[in-house]
Amino acid sequence: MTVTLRVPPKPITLYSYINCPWAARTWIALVQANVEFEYVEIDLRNKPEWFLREINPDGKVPVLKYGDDLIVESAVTTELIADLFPKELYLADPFAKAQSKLMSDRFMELVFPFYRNAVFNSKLEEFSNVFTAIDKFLPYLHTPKPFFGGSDHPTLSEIMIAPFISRLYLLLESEYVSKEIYAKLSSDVKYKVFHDWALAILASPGVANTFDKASNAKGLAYYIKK
Ligand SMILES: N[C@@H](CCC(=O)N[C@@H](CS)C(=O)NCC(=O)O)C(=O)O
Repeated sequence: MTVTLRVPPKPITLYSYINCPWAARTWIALVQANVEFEYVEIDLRNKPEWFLREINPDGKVPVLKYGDDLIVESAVTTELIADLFPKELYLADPFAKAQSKLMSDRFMELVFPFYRNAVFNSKLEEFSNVFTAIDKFLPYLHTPKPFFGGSDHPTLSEIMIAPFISRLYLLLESEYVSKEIYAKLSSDVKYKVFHDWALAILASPGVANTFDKASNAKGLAYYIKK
């Protein structure tokens, strides 16, 4: 089946790195919006000289090229894609949209630190307390059906946290944390709303077509053993 991609108002290029969750936000948004764009992989361990000279002297991804202009910071680049394709990436109801923003902010404040500390700050043993964070987060999730606000596809706020959900689940399924954590999340009725929603995000085209499990698993092992 041939899928016809939407043509953006100006050509889009995304400079990204396969394991970068920040860059993945914009990548997911572009795929979800079914937009034509060029993907350029930047090897962050061996940055091309042209990238530093012409694209980003700070050496970071993501960078979005829109027409002849460049812009950085994943929150900004992803929102730009949503502004270009609002029907695909925003909830129509302004209040639901505000609630979805609060939900993703709370995810980053409450749940994300457990992942970050486990992987980057050698605090794997504290990860079993992730349920205290999920408990506080649950009231902000309301009842996604299957996505926030009853949407049948993930919208901007969910896309902002989708790369961290995929990496959180990679950690949960890994040898580095107790299998009991995943078992509780997937079987305790209290966490059904969270787990079903997370699985829907993982199965969405934006995540399924951009998340490279094998490469990210290597990255996970690298940081955990460091
Ligand atoms: N706040 C930035 C963070 C971007 C970031 O930290 N990107 C990392 C890769 S995940 C990077 O490019 N690091 C440069 C390096 O490793 O030298 C954003 O949200 O875009």
